[in-house]
Amino acid sequence: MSHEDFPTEHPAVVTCGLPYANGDLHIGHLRTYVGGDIYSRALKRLGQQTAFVCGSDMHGTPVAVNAAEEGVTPEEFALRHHEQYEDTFPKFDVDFDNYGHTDDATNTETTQEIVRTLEEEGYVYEKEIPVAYDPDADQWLPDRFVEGTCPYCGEHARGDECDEGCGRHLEPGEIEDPVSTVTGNPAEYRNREHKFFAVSDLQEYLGEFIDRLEGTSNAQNQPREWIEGELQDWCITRDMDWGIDYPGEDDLVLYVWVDAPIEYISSTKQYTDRVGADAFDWERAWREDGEVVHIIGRDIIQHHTVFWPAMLRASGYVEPRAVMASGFITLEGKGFSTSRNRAVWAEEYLDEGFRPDLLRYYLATNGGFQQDVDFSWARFRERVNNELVGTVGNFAYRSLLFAAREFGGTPDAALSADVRERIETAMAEFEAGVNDYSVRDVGDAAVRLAQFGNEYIQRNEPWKLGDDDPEKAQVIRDCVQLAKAVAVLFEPVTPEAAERLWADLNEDGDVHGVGLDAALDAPVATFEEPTELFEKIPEERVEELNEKLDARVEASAAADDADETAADGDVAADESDAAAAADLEPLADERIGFEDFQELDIRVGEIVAAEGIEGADKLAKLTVDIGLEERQIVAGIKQLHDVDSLPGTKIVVVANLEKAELFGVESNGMLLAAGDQADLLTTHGDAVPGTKIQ
Ligand code: B3M
Ligand code: ZN
Repeated sequence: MSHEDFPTEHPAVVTCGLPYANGDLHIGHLRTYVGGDIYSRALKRLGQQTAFVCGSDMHGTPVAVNAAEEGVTPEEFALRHHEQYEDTFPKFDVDFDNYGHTDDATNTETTQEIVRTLEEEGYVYEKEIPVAYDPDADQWLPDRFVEGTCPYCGEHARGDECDEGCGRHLEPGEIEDPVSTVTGNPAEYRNREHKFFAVSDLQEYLGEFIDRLEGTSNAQNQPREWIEGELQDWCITRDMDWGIDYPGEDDLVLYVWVDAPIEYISSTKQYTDRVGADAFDWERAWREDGEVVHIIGRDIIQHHTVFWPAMLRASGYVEPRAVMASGFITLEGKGFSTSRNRAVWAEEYLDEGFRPDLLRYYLATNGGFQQDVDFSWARFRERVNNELVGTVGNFAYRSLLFAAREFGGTPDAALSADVRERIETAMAEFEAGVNDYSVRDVGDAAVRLAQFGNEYIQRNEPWKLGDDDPEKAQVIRDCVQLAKAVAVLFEPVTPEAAERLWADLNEDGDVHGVGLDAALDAPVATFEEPTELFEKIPEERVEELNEKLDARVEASAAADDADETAADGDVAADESDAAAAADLEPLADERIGFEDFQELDIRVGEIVAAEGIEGADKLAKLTVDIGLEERQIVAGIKQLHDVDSLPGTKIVVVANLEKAELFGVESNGMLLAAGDQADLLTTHGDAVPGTKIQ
């Protein structure tokens, strides 16, 4: 691994968190997969040798519990979902170079080999620990077979994870007041020997590793506390049949979080087996100098920045270069909930006739990668109509139509210097987006270029120029180049539209395979009239889709009331379910007069600078333009938003709140945000900073 800018001379491996093979995929799940796909396409575009790999997570209690409920074997259950995912991802143009699963022979072999190495290197020991047991069902209760109270924060938690509270990984025996999810009876603790991985021996190494780690800032900041605190060793075995056998022990399987990340290696191996080591050498990538980039949801940061790098280090593999951890996704402001059917299912989205590109664009660019993203059909329509149709599609269509009609293709003129320069800027933005681990910036580079194109054609009004005016040929020549550059730059985000634009330009070859420099290659001389790249979504569609969603949520809420304990299907851990379950605060009883409200001086603001306050976990210091002046505001949003991507965001500020001092820093005003995740309030029109909110 290096810390050089991409592209480097080393092979890169881009991975996405493995979906548990235990439920249907909804569009919220797709965020990390679409992000990973965009990122790996963008890397390839830069000329970086890249393998994009993933697989289904077949083991563990998330699968075993759901399979038991359905009355089928975990294997049958998991395979069915695995096949379904294998089928669904390509429909969203999420094109893994290899998609395997954790229960196959490659992963079993790699996992057992790594565990043997950990043993040989002296990192594994046995210890007697209390394990939850259900005397009525006469079975051990690993992980999700037990629930109780988190010993750290007191919230209700699953056996291996405080999913509704502090988010910590919980070790067997830690959960308090254990209750069996098999019978609903209180569980008892019985002592039992288990295997432990001595993560604490690697504390110093992990401290250095986390300083080097690239990616999103949450992945670097969050684990510091764990690494620098009392780092616990990790129990790596479970009393279950379903899983990869612990080498040499009949009655123990490996904890699912051991073999799951190892699938990243196994899946790369399978890719090499298929394409040959000359095309991609897994061994070099994982054992020598690979640039490993993990793309995950932020609820599994600890696994990827503590346990996993510890395992890699102890068994002689390269460490991850970067971890990109995404924020959560909500639906119309509330959590997706698989159990409540409060979701837009992936297949359903396609059945509604929407192209994958639209969703890819929305998910990738609606916020910074670590920010929470809300999905609503109204916002989806707005972004499709304004940006994809209004900016990108409109520019490509009007330029190519003009060119085809008036010149039969690309006019015979040289590309003008300033347009060349603008395209070079967009290429640099694209490259910087990759190196900043920002899929949004990658997408924005293309949209901004199309926006420039629209302004350029508007400013130069070629339709007013005479046929013999060389200026006319010049402007259109420039526009064709801009359209070609948009195809190249936008391909990672909207691969299908890029393919059609490429065909419209009469380019042969594969737009998916060209390098970034193709943006500046001369366009083909002749082409026909173009097609429309994107279609507007009419407003009635939004109403119709919302009605469908509401009706379904109501129907399933009624059914759900009758079955409060329904286990959640979580493909990737669905933390947002907790949000859906969260009680809303009751409405305030007491009314206030309009005059009271008027005393609040609420303004539109724009964040111009943002930085975390050192030493304060949650606080960020913002410089906010409120029109009449700039204000310094301290807000508790550091862990909830990508601080670096806040500048430029419009917010809503209470300007006449008394000044306060937080962590020794003055706060002169307060920003408004919704809920525990600090969803920032903003405006949806063009209100300029300073505009009063009334
Ligand atoms: N299967 C899903 C999750 O917890 C889990 C990821 C494994 S990644 C190695 O989000
Ligand atoms: Zn907790």
